[in-house]
Amino acid sequence: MNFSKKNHEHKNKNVIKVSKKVILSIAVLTALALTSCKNETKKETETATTEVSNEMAMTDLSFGVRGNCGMCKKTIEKAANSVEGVASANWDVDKKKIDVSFDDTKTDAMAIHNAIAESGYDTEKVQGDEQAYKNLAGCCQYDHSMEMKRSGEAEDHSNHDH
Ligand SMILES: [Cu+2]
Repeated sequence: MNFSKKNHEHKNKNVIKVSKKVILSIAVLTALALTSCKNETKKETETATTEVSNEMAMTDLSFGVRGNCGMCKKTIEKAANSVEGVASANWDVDKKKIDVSFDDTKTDAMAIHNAIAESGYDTEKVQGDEQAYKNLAGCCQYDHSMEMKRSGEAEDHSNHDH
């Protein structure tokens, strides 16, 4: 008795499996039908996307810059922002690193390095201007051998989700 009951249950499971497959195929076919309908309007969408990305043709860059404090942050960011084409600049006091966003049809990375160096601060590519450094407030006269975050180094993503 027990054996035949088990057998019956097994058959039922097979039936369920088959109907799941059928439902899945219908779902796939429906999805395909929807996709082919969407293709007709695709061209229009692509044109719109290109226009938007041309407007937002910003290059994001981050590189090491030495400095000590909030006052350094102001000077460094002001120097970076003074370069025409720079949209935003954010220096991280802990990582000794700046994130800049700029229009690469108006300026390039070296112009930003040079502007920061002129204000007295070392970047990972250009040494800070010595005279400007001497004119910095005493607390801002950072150690020239200070570690700084260099571009290309792996970012630490362990403390936040992506
Ligand atoms: Cu400072």
